[in-house]
Amino acid sequence: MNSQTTSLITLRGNAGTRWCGLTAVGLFPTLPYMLSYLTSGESHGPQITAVIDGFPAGFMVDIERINYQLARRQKGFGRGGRMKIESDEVEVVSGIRSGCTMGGPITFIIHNRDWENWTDIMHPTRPVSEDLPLRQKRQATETSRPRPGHADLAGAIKWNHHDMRNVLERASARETAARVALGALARQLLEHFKVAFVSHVVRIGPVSLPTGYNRTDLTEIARLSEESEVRCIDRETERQMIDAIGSAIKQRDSVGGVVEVIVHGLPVGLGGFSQWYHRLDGKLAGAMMAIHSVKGVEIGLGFRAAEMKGSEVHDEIFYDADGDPVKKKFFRKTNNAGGIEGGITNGEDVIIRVAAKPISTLNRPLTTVDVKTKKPAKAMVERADNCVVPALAVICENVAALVLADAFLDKFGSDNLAETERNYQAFLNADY
Ligand code: EPS
Repeated sequence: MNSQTTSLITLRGNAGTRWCGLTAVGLFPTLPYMLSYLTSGESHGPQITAVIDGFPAGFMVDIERINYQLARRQKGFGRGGRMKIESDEVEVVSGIRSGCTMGGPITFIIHNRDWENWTDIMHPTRPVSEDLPLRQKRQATETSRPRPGHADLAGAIKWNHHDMRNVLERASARETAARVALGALARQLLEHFKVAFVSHVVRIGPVSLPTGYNRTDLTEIARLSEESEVRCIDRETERQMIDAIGSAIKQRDSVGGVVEVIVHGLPVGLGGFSQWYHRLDGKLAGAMMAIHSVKGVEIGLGFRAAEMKGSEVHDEIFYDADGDPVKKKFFRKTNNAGGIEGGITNGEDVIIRVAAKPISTLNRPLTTVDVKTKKPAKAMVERADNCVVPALAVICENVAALVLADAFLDKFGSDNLAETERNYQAFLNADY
């Protein structure tokens, strides 16, 4: 019995508390979550499946807006051949009736179009045939040379596989399509309460967006990043980023980068500080780090705050009697905290930066060890992307929505939308 199972059993005895997030999120086995979600499916299997529980009843879902987020995730210069095959859309198979949530678990299926090319290799019950064409035979058999940086080796040892397809299929970033679908649903709920999400790319490899850009006009950031094939808001930097990806492609290499997510309109008071697991910055960072290739997360100034004096870092507080009720009329002229103080939203924009390493499938493979022969070898080469940073921006936006919707429902109630709306309105009306 692992520690997660132990805590499940212990905590289930804790009547009256919802501990449903633990199996779904997995990172923090003892966290109370309002929304819990789980994904399943292999990259080249028939489908990716996403289930979310705890979503309020009575919410009209716009499926086209979920599909729109899925389409955004598929874009970006540096993506590989797979994105030409796929055209991701959700099929709803539970929890929604006549467009409206019923309160039970909501299940989305995203079909893998590439499945038809992989049926002989990935079939759930049929053994892989001996007489496959050469290319497929390679896909089926040359999977004992783990890619440095990938889950291949550690996952294979953990699950006791020597055929690493059994690891890489589930470790694949294809799974992020499922999280984006769920996040797009969570985001719709927050958008209903006038919360807005924006993201853009601030670094690709050595090229970074010059600091000092204006974060006040979020519509403009959204427009500029949406128009850019690397989601960069500055055209000169965009050109350099495209060059950086282009030269990685030429060199059969990969590049990473940094994305920034800005969330506007969240009410003051989401999250908490009385226990470590209520802290919203911790939950956001955990969710971001759980996205493929992510190696670092900053909220607000992040690591830069460590170099500065307190008087330079902390955002002074002002009051405007006619101010925004979402902020309870308090405001800051700066936002170095990135909208979170003491693990709680303070009403300013939440600003998250997420750094991704270059992806680990290289067309010019690195040295590894063949796990069958234990001899030195070159890592296996799979079809892959050269840069996923523009897609990461979209993934982070939608994964952030999952965490923030969870915190929102924790504060304002999650059973049905009418009740959530009443509670939210009462919060806005209440004097402080
Ligand atoms: C991935 C490898 C590539 C990517 C994939 C993630 O897939 P394939 O092996 O089919 O070319 O395209 O990402 C997606 C399929 C996606 O939807 O983002 C990997 O090994 O992680």
